[in-house]
Amino acid sequence: MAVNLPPQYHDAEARYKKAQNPEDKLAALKEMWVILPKHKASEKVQADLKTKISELTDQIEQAKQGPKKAAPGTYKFPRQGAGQVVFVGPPNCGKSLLLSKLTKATPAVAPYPFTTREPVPGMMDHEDVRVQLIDLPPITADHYETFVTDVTRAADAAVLFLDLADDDGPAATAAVIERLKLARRELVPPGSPPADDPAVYAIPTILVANKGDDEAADIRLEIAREEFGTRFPFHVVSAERGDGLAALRKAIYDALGVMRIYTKQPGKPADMTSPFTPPVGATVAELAGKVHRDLEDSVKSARVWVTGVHDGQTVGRDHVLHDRDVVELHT
Ligand SMILES: Nc1nc2c(ncn2[C@@H]2O[C@H](COP(=O)(O)OP(=O)(O)O)[C@@H](O)[C@H]2O)c(=O)[nH]1
Ligand SMILES: [Mg+2]
Repeated sequence: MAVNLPPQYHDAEARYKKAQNPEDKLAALKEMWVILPKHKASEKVQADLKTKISELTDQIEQAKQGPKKAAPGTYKFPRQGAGQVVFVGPPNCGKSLLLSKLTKATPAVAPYPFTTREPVPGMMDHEDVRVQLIDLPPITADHYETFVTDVTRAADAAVLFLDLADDDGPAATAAVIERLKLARRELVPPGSPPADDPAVYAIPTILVANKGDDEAADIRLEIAREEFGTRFPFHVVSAERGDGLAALRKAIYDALGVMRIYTKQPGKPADMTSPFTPPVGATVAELAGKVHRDLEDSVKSARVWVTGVHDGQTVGRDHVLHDRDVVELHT
């Protein structure tokens, strides 16, 4: 979609391109952000600008903190499936064991902290879609791998862990939230608006209280619910016994805020095996952009089949789609 940008925006952009150091570049980007009209048509420009501002802010911050352990871009996970979900939590709360139960990945599981030092990805099946899960190293007030800041920038959602076998579980989880906030990553319930500050990422988050099988889990659960129950969707599981994992798969998928859309060619049956997964509220044109880059501008209309509602009704490019619609795109 074409966006009309005011002349001051282009002036700021010229300053950005000429800037010789990260601080000047960032200042110019922030000016562009303020000037940029924030509406639906400029969503892509907004997202690009936000990423640039965030990357540069994080780079400048990290440079101040001295040499890095991992070079930028060491851990980049191209998004696969319906979305990318990161596991964040204190040491020893069962992140790696849970990943191995939900996917075919085999991260090391051990009864001592700091076993996972590198991110480990795995694909989780949920009905006819797959979600990419990434196990991250533990986070405490004193221990934070800087690459977590980079990996979480690309994440669509997070699972925040709480350890029901540990009396300090709630405090350890609160420390994770605070440490991520220092890195400009704000854990928020799914469906929250994006952060106002372009350097900050608000990550849709669900909370997993793990080790529900522990003999003293019930009493700790009460305290945990009190502290976090109203802040995040709250799921009690036992990675070890498998309790609560079916509901958790669905909750993780739901946190992505996407819908399943099946496409079809004229005169042929729909492909019901591999849906596209645009964000909830996406239009025909936005779906077309997911099917093929060039289609977003060229699609003129679509026929939509909605089970039990209508059968092949013709709609325009701005028509809002719904979960499980079948769509035939016309240019
Ligand atoms: N009782 C119990 N122990 C668990 C559960 N999940 C993980 N553990 C144990 O907790 C320890 C740490 O697990 P791990 O997955 O390595 O934690 P991580 O450091 O968060 O990745 C291991 O000894 C696991 O066997 C659970 O649901 N119940
Ligand atoms: Mg681990």
